Amino acid sequence: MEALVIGKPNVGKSLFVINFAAYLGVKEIRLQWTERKEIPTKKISLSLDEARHKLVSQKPHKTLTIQSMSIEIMTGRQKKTLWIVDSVGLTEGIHHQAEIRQAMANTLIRMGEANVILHMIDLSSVGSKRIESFGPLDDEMANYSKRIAPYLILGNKIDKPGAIDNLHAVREHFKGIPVIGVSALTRRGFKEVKAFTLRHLDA
Ligand SMILES: Nc1nc2c(ncn2[C@@H]2O[C@H](COP(=O)(O)OP(=O)(O)OP(=O)(O)O)[C@@H](O)[C@H]2O)c(=O)[nH]1
Ligand SMILES: [Mg+2]
Repeated sequence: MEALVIGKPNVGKSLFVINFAAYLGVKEIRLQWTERKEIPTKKISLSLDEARHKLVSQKPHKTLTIQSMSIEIMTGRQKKTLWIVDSVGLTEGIHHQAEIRQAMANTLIRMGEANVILHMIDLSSVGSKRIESFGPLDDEMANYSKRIAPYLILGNKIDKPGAIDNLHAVREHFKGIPVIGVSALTRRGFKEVKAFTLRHLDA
């Protein structure tokens, strides 16, 4: 079972994945990098602090490969493995670095294989000209994702000034799609994301 987190660069995907794993009870991040599903290229274990330090950055395009974190979840008496998959920030236009173009292509392929898609938007950038501000590419992500998997939009950085107004604007824009206001930093909204994800664990 795989929950894939997608979105533009710098919206908070990596911080969300780490803190959501922690919220689900993980004490140590077991991380593997993959180009294609089920073919890990490298595996490591990191403490939560190490993961935040190594995987999160103020600069866009910090994450350059798909990185998956495994979480053991009890559903009834059964133990299941949930993979939370952090992906590469998608951008409009063709990126000048081949590595990033390849990583974006891998992310698009993974969208077709995910059991749940969590599409993250940075609420603090809505309406600005910043790279992570939501735009046509977010519409494309929504149009494709909603047809292929249980799909949720996460309006992230709800802790920042003005974000609540922008959450209303995002909800208005994506009518008919569930949008949850979250903070990868303060963990606001994680309860709803957990409920949505676990509901589809058997899918
Ligand atoms: N205030 C606030 N800052 C956040 C939140 N989520 C992420 N950030 C900050 O936003 C920046 C980007 O976070 P990342 O998790 O690296 O973003 P990303 O989407 O993985 O970025 P790429 O890997 O470059 O695509 C970092 O400086 C984070 O500390 C949030 O909910 N609230
Ligand atoms: Mg990242």
